[in-house]
Amino acid sequence: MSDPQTETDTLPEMEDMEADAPRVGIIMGSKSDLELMQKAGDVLHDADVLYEIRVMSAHRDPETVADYCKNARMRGLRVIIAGAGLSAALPGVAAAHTDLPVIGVPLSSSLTAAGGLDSILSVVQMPPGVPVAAVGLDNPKNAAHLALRILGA
Ligand code: RP5
Repeated sequence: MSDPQTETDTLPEMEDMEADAPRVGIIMGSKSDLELMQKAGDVLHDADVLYEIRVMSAHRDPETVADYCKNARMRGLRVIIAGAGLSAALPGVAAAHTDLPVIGVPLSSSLTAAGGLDSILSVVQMPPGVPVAAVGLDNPKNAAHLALRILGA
């Protein structure tokens, strides 16, 4: 068990350092996802929760995704929302590189199979021990509402 005195000494300092840091990171696999995924940002903005939004593909920029997720907690992020379509690996890859809660948003796209079932299954069917919470197809607003509940905001 951690020493309460040590926590009392260090935590306020860290909280000051992180005061202006985004709490939620919104990431997505393509610029083509941005217009829809911005709706998650709009919900967070309305709730006065700081967020950042970035495009990074698990398949096209795997090292960027790994670096972003490995550094997320240290940078002050507390939840990651990850949207992707087709073979939607991004939420799962994010969860593989961070212990923060990851909320996956399956997205449909022009090339989607079975009306988006491809991305739904890719997001949901994670192996035990590497959890991804999933919201409905093309529903980033619910990802933001879930993030607010996780944050207690
Ligand atoms: C996924 O493939 C993206 O998340 C996007 O939903 C889909 C299509 O990407 P683009 O070909 O439009 O870049 O990786």
